[in-house]
Amino acid sequence: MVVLSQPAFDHVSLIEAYKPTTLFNGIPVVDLSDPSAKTLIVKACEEFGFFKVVNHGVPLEFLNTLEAQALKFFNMSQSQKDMAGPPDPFGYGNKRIGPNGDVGWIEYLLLNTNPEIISHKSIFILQENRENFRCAVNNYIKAVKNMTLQVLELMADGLGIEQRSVFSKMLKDERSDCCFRVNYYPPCPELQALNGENLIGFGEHTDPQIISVLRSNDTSGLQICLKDGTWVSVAPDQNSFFINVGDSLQVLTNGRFRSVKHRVLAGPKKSRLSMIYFGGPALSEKIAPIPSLLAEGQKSLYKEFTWCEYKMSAYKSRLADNRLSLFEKD
Ligand code: GA4
Repeated sequence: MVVLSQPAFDHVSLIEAYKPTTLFNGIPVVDLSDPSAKTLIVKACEEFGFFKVVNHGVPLEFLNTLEAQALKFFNMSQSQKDMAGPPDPFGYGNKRIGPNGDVGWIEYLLLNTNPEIISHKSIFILQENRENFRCAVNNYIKAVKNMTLQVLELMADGLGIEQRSVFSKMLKDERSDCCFRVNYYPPCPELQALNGENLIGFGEHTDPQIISVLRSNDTSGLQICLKDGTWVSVAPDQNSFFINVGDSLQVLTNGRFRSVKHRVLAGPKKSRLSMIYFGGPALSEKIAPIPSLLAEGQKSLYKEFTWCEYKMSAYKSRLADNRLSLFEKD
């Protein structure tokens, strides 16, 4: 732990030191138009719980427009942005993540997506910008959700599940519990004096939902944890999406797919902006292994729970906790 006295760091606890990590070039890349996509997706979910999607069909214009609109928001004055917070969990957040004391070098907007983005706590606060921002978010989410449904159907197909819609129907459900996050990691120039030390933007965690779909600008910072516990850096690619397996998908596949641990480091020079769509099921949905994925006599590794129970338990946890361990059978 490095302790800094610069006034820029008003939460000393968010400074942590890590050895610099090299860029990892083994991230699986899945071309959605490739007939072998379903096989590659299954392999990637088993090995990494993480992959990159290219040829995704989402118009790049949606990505760039939303990025520009989000930057307009984060460039507003602090007092204006604060009018859209504090998060409950939705709304504008600054440094504090979740309700249990986690902090990071980050500002964010967390939005509920069902059925469409609803103006929440004056998030779309800039009057003249309000409609543009809302429209950019809605266009983006609609297109990304469609792509996500396609990926989930390829997953089910690749796993040999007869009902291709077994996962996608959970997100298609009008009561599905999906949310959307825009994370802004401001540059931290003081870092330059720190000779290779790093600053945590978003601490290590797994996502509780079924699937998360991330798009970032051209700034690095994202790291994932490999099976052997090594942390590796993911090269940014602003025209592609990165898919994370969430805890719920790990359970639905009885541990065959890995919910990937990931984190974000802040940088000294460039700001990082990422947008993440989190696909969660309806609150009443039972999260249990798909029966056809269990070999004869094989039992679920997890106690039965609903998404509502898991979500409530997640909100009592700290970011880095192993949330699924509470639901593992002894
Ligand atoms: C991690 C994934 C999503 O960003 C999120 C986060 C949520 C929040 O920021 O409100 C949580 C975190 C996330 C898991 C544990 C709890 C809840 C913060 C936190 C400490 C929106 C989500 O669904 O779970």
